[in-house]
Amino acid sequence: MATESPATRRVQVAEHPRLLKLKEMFNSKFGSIPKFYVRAPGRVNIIGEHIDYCGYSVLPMAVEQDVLIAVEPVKTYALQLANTNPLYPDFSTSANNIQIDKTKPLWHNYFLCGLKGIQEHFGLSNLTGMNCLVDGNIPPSSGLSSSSALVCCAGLVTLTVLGRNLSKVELAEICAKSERYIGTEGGGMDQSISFLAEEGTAKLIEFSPLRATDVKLPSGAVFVIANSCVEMNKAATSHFNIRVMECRLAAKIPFLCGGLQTGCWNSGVCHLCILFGELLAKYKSLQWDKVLRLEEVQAKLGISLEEMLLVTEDALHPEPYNPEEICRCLGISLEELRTQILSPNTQDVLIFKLYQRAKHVYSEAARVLQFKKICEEAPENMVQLLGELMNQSHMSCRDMYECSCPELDQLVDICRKFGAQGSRLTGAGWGGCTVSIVPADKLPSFLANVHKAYYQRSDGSLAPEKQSLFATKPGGGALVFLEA
Ligand code: ADP
Ligand code: NG1
Repeated sequence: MATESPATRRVQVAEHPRLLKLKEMFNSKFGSIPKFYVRAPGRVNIIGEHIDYCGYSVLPMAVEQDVLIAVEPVKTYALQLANTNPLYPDFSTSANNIQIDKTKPLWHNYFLCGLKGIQEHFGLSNLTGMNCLVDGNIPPSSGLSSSSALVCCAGLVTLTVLGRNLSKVELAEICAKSERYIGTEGGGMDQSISFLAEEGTAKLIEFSPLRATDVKLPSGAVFVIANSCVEMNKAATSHFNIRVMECRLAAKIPFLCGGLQTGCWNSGVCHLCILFGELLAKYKSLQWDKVLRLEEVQAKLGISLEEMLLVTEDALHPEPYNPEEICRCLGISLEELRTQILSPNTQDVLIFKLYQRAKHVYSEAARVLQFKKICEEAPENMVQLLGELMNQSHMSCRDMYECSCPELDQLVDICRKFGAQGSRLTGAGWGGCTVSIVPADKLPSFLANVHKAYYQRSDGSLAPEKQSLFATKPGGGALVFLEA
């Protein structure tokens, strides 16, 4: 599995309406026939939100919706990108001079991220050009990873054009890293599931080292995605990166009080120092300036997630931290905080809620493990138990992580009211989709009632093309198609 490459399938294009349409559009755009096609799916994260970039395991599955690209390599350096959706304008550049503008997350920049990742991996300064026509059907900026599907698809397109080979794991790691060229400091969940997904099973994705393990979902329930119709582009706002930075700081700060530093909030009389002297000694041996992720702290201390929650309660205070206090605790200057720890779009943030973010992360990481365990043990009331974990996850995202929004909270309430055993926001949040676990026999009435309650508003404020409410099953990962 770890060494397996994405599959290549031979298909009769004429028998696949979407491929056929893409082939015809490609022909009218570029006056030639594509040499191959690549698809990479979006995903729905069932549980484990905002913890991948802290090093913790997550539990997503691929959705059927994907990004599909028709490709023709050319003999020059010209890279020409077109899109079936007129919202995304044509773009062309030279494949040996890739520039990604972090200040404007225009669509073609996501393609360039994937391309640049592969180019850098092989240390190539020159790449041959290609004509590409992109067709995507994942609702954008809705928490179903349309951006990563595009990055992963572009990465696999570039690899195929080069005639090289990489494993799914290598591709996922390269694309997770290269998507950060757009400016967001994401974890690796989306790219990992886009390559490692397999039809019929959700996956537990673990990091460092990256691996994916099957998680069999309950047969008596269906997972339903509902779009709140509020879009939130991660790269165009700082919401997402602020959370990543808060977690980074929460990993660096907890023990740097009491015995280690002076001028900290508890003036050196840290409960933790008294109660967890042994932990403190271990923490001292940690090079805190190198620590970036909450999971690293837990691994070094060798304690459980439940114990990390207790430690957090003692070591961090619920009142927000300001940059001055953080600098005092870390013994660094404001300039060092800005340039050495924070990302460019979070340098002017004045409030960091470290306690709340760390509490969410450790509790959510524990819920992922509980979810997997229930799926394995399959008790009689498993749908109810899984639903409860999803509800707790939403509550923690809403109250501790503050990544929900009124529309998502309303949609979650509606889903629960009409039969979901559990419902939660999925993906980055601040808009986008919910995922609900619904007993299979309640599905038809659930869909009808949620549609009526959320989408058929009397004010007609939700554009019909953005509305989506659908049951989903675990889909397969990225593939290359060749015409038979
Ligand atoms: P998501 O949660 O879906 O990943 P992001 O806000 O991170 O949302 O990324 C959405 C961006 O990805 C869009 O604004 C667009 O630039 C790009 N994108 C998504 N789908 C497509 C597509 N079909 N064609 C071109 N670009 C796309
Ligand atoms: P979406 O839902 O695609 O915006 C983002 C991050 C994930 C993960 C989730 C929250 C990227 C590419 N994706 O996903 O890594 O952190 O938020 O769980 O940054």
